Amino acid sequence: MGISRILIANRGEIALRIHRAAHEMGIETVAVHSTADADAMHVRLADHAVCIGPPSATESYLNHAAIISAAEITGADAIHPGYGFLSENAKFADIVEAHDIAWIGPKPEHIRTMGDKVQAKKTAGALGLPLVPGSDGAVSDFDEMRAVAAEIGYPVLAKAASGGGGRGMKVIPSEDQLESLVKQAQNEAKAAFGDDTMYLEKYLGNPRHIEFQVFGDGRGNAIHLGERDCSLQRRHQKVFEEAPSPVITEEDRMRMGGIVADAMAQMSYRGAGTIEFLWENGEFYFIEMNTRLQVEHPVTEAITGMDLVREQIRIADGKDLSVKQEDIRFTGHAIECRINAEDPFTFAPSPGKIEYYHQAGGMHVRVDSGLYAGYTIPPYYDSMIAKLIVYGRTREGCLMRLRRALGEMVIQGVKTSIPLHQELLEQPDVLSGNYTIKWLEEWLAERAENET
Ligand code: MV4
Repeated sequence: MGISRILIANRGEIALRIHRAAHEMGIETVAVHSTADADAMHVRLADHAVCIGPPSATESYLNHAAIISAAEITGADAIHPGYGFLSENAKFADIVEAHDIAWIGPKPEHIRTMGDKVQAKKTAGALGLPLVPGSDGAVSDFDEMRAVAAEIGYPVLAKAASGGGGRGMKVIPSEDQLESLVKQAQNEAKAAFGDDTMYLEKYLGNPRHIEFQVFGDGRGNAIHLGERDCSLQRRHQKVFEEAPSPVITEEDRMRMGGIVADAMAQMSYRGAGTIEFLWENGEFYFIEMNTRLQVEHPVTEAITGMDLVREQIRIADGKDLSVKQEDIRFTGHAIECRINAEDPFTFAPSPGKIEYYHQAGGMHVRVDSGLYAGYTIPPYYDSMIAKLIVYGRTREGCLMRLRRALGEMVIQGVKTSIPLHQELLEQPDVLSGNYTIKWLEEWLAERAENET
């Protein structure tokens, strides 16, 4: 009789985000939490709460049996995994569905396919997405690697099929270094993922990271919600995201959007997905697909007016997509700043007690966070404690409002990345949108030098 109680298998701001969408749909929520999160806001807001284990995520938020038991005990008829943790775990998704609990996520087979980067690239190519030139699938033989590299031209990039977050990746500048660098990447991949399967790609030297938001109903209908530009990253952690991208034209958006939506329709994709591209010299190159809701989804919500979590829940409930492509309008500009509990210079984590908290507000300002004065940020999990999302009619207006809103945020008791964001908003390249995936780390290196 439809979803009526959702277990949220996550914590922090995303657990709140899911709770809010559920409540607005008249659906009850069940929070799960570790012993370290008993006082967390996601536990306080939920209708029911179950403690699922000790602080270590392996024994709590990643504990399949404990989460399924919590769902059974509380009578939850759906599980939303959020992002991270179990969100891209195909085996867990299988288990959830085997218990007749609705999995608020893609079909397990699609999670599995996209989790293997070689399979993902093959699938993307077959569905008509433009690929980075490279080996046709996995390569294990060094002679074959040399042949592929000679064909596409150096520098090439060796990537692990099970990779992610940049681990098991090595840039190979020339043939004489190929064998030793590939072996290094393989060792890294073996240690990190237990799998040293590699593939080769042309190394793109200075691209932007541009990703398209997609949704499918699982029955052959799919839409795209435009792109996000997430080029400002440090060590594969996004810092600042915006939609639309300052460099993508309306024509390119609709052309690439059409291609990605068509690809998702062909595979009967279900739920939310993000298709990542590198963009260089006006061309898009598919790199990966994420089969989950992403941290930065609110910038897409801001420019489309859609509630992406509501859409996920509707789809998991067997409903049709709530909108047709031709009814989706992209209006204005949105930027998200990820606020972490960390030193804004050294990036060392800074957990601890929040002595005072004041949230920015006002028109077109959204703060997604579970923080409150008196809360103690535990040291066991991700350091992201809040997201500030600001909307404006124009990019310039959005930047002005973001500067204003950052100035209103007060978080005392721990160090945060707010001063870093304020500094970034003074950089001409950030203000003009003139940045690539290399910009932030180069700027940080320069900033560190000027400090000493
Ligand atoms: C690349 C690349 C350049 N050329 N592939 C990084 C992690 C994984 N998601 C893919 N990554 C990259 N793949 C080719 N052929 C550069 C990166 C990359 C990157 C990509 C997006 C955002 C930030 C990045 C930082 C460093 C490297």
